[in-house]
Amino acid sequence: MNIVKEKILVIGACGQIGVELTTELRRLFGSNNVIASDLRDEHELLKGTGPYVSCDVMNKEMLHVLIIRHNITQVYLLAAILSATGEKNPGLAWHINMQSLLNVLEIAKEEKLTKIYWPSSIAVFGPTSPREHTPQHTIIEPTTVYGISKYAGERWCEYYFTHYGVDVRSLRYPGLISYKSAPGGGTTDYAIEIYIQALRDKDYQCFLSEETYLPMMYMPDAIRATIELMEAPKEKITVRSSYNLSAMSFSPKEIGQSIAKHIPEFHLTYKPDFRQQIANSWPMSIDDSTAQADWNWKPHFDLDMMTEDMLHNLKA
Ligand code: NAD
Ligand code: AKB
Repeated sequence: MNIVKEKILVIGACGQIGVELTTELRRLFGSNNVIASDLRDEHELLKGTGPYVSCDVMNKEMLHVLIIRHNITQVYLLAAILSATGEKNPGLAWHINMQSLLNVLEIAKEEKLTKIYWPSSIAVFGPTSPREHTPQHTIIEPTTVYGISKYAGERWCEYYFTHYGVDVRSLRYPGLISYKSAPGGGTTDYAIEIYIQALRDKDYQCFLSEETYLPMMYMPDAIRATIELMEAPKEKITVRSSYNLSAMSFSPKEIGQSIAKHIPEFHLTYKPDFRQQIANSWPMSIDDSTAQADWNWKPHFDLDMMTEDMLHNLKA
């Protein structure tokens, strides 16, 4: 990988993705070239690994000053309200998810930043999209406020690229599974809780039903995909809204079976709540052939490899 020297700002660096992405960016670009920022206190795993700035992305003036003062060239915008939390407060989710992106895109345009990364989600798809191997381009009618905000965000990204030449890149992440930083209120969070509970109590009550298939990915694959997309030559990027991205699909029952190979006494029960309706509106699997063709995307982890790694690291 040919890494050019850049000064990077990660917004939302203390979240589930932010902690691991910041750590990897610091490894690649040098600790002092990656500034972590968030509303929250600095995450334990980031302390001592590089600069940290407290910043509210909704405060455009403060963000603009931060970007100028630190000679930032790239921004990774990770601050957002996720699906389950979003349904509890739709107005706030819309406001934060949209205004944060517009603030960053406007500053990127004005300051001619080299690259912007902003994640979308499989939540852009709705009940009228094909549910299996959902294609890159298809019917997109999301029914959650989170999905609506992600779809609108994708349109804004393409708009800023087409009209102002802002090199903004994006992935439609599936549900991400990790053990370093806690998840932030999504519908796919059960696939993290299940590992923690399997080790702690050998028992888990899942908030989705046993046959609910959703697209999922282990965090190391997601971090690698993000950096591979950002480092791909500009001419290879044919999608300026957001790329479909896929690794695996499984149901709660299947992840339970995978865990039971290591913890035979693991007991899994189901009590679906409001998140079931969200999951029912999302794809069961994703066709990411455009990402494969454009920048050679290929996942590494399958369900059993992920289970082994999750249990091993959570135990440690
Ligand atoms: P998260 O909730 O774990 O982290 C978001 C971080 O943003 C938090 O640390 C929060 O304190 C911070 N934040 C919130 N409001 C802020 C503000 N006003 N100013 C500055 N910081 C603020 O979320 P995540 O799981 O790390 O997701 C990051 C991005 O990836 C989001 O856009 C999310 O929609 C997207 N995504 C995540 C997943 C997943 O499974 N985790 C899947 C698809 C897409
Ligand atoms: C959520 O469940 O909200 C996220 C996502 C798939 O975007 N994990």
